[in-house]
Amino acid sequence: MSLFRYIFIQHFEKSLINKLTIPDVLTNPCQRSPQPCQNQGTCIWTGGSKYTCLCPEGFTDHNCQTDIDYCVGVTCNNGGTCIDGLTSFTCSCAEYYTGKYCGLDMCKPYPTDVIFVIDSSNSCSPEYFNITKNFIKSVTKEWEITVNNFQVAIVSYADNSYTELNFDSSMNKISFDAFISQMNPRGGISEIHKGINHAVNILYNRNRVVSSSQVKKYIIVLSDGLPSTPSMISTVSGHRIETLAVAVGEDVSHHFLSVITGGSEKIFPYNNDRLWHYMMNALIDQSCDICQRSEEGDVLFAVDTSNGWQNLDLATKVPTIINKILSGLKLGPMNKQIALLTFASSSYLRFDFNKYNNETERQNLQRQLSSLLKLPIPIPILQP
Ligand SMILES: [Ca+2]
Repeated sequence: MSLFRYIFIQHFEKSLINKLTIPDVLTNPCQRSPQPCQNQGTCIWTGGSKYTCLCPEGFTDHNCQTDIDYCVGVTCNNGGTCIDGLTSFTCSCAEYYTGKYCGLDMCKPYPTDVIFVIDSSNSCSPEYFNITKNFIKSVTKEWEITVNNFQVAIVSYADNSYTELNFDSSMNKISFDAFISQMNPRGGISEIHKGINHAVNILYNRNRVVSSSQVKKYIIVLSDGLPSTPSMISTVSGHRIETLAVAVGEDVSHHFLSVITGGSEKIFPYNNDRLWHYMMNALIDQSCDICQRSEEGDVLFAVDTSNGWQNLDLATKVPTIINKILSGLKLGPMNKQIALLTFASSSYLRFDFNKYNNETERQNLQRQLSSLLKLPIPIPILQP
């Protein structure tokens, strides 16, 4: 009970009691058992047989008898189901969706704000300035730059720091690339820390929400990591910001870059897509991995049939184990395909991936496994 409500009740009851007579007390419905307010509502006698119920959160009506349905007017998206709770609702989302209203597709990158911090000083040659520009274009190549997905900004540093391009909800990949193309270096010394602090300030003051969820925040520093004022370099921490670095330059200080990012595993090369993969891994749900969802695959069983093995084991135990593994696999051209190779002094391909490539042949396959093992007939392996 809130303090205000408590004081109110105390005051209300005291002022009433002063005016009440004995017969009144006998009719007080709040003294009845059970008292009229349900669900632990507080009963307040208002004289005679009248009373008021102060209902706890989640209940309403004269006697607090009605459980408020918090799902009224709520839409859980993408096949989600609303579940009414005591004081609020929750959306139970279909597989691969999340967010308060199930509005976030876990198989798409999580909505994210990214600031690229680039070296615009003299220490970045025109060649490396171009590499920086091309890297940003390339890493954002498959990002959806829209209000509900990625939003991007660019800060540069030299003697000072500059907002080259601020977050802009009307920006798209084409206008972003066009902006990058016309960027030129500013020249001067390399005050990296100014650029990073500048980016932190922009992100700190930004609270973009998509589908009622706070977006993720990244700073990507493209730099050789050679600061003009080394003592000012420190790790960016807090504010829910993750900092990554791309090593760009003739000479690169991995030491300073890892001080900035808080670890060498967050430093990436400019000439491949490792950073892209790193971010996609973090922003897309692991269960959405296309490789895990695909059933396609070749399974080769290589069985030792050398003298150390009893023929009985080869006829019973080994086929049993193989069959156990096979029972969890779906066979077929778009599913798993099986091959069996045995080896002793030489190796033999008993059957290849094309032999048993549909479910109806499963029983034949099981028969084949045991008989082949029981009576090893030397069959030369197919040429690799
Ligand atoms: Ca309820």
